[in-house]
Amino acid sequence: MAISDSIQLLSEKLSNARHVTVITGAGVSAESGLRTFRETMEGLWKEFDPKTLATPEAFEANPELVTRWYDGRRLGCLAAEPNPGHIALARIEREISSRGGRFTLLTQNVDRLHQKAGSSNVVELHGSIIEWRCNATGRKIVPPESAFTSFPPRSPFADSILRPDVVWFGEMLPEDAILAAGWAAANCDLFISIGTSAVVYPAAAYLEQASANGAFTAEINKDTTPATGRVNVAIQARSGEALPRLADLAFGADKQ
Ligand code: BV8
Repeated sequence: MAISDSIQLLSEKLSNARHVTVITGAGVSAESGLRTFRETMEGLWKEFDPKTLATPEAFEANPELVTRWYDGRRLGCLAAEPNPGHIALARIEREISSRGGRFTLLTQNVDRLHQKAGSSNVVELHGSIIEWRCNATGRKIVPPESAFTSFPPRSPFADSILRPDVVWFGEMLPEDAILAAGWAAANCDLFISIGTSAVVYPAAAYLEQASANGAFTAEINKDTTPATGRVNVAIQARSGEALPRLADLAFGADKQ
């Protein structure tokens, strides 16, 4: 099916959907200039694999290195602006909600660009890099928008250090996120996976759950993924191009 036909089909489903659940990954933020999780990293970090740094073991072994890496990413996220894909998702939420429907945005991204774009019902499956927490007490803090001055940063709450409030590999997702995501996957009539490689679990399982519950499923990704062959419609396009077109076809040209 041609991309324009796929977007047309998905826009018809979207304009008639009552309960829409979307899951996003790093691909949605790529067009805001944030490297995706599995792209090789540049410069100082090129010899590190994100999957090894994003673990409690790495933090335990070298808290200075891990907190330096995360603080650099945190500053990049703070400097980034939402792109047309983020903005279109916030519009879609407003349109669905104004019709009495329900829109839930599950995100694996830790950059809070969805919230910056105006999305409100956002479930952060993997936490947030914008918030850090005391390693001893778990108390959270939003650090100032400048770089930490010492690494690992000291906790203001106890004689301990701060860590980013993200979910590392091998760590459980936040309980409230698991509950909200499981409910949104089980109770939607349309589920769209956008800009994710669909290889990280349990996040990648929500698409399957929605499909098993009878939802119409779709994927928007610039490449193919393990989910591509399993959805009802797959749109191979950049999210920053496809999502505004999808919203305009479903709800009319954006008046904002
Ligand atoms: C857990 C936060 C268990 C940190 C991240 C089965 C069940 C449960 C667990 C597992 C399981 N199988 C394996 C596991 C273990 C593991 C896992 O899934 N491993 C994978 C690698 C096989 N899962 C876990 O460890 C999870 N924990 O379940 O704990 C447990 C049980 C009991 C008790 C204790 C523990 C925790 C997973 C969370 C890890 N944290 N991030 C940080 O950000 O530093 S995951 C990391 O990957 C990022 O959050 C990222 O978002 C996520 C997924 O990656 P993507 O977002 O998809 O990004 P990626 O770069 O991969 O892909 C980008 C995509 O976008 C590509 O497809 C590309 O084509 C596309 N794209 C690019 N540009 C565009 C685009 N598309 C459209 N437009 C564009 N412009």
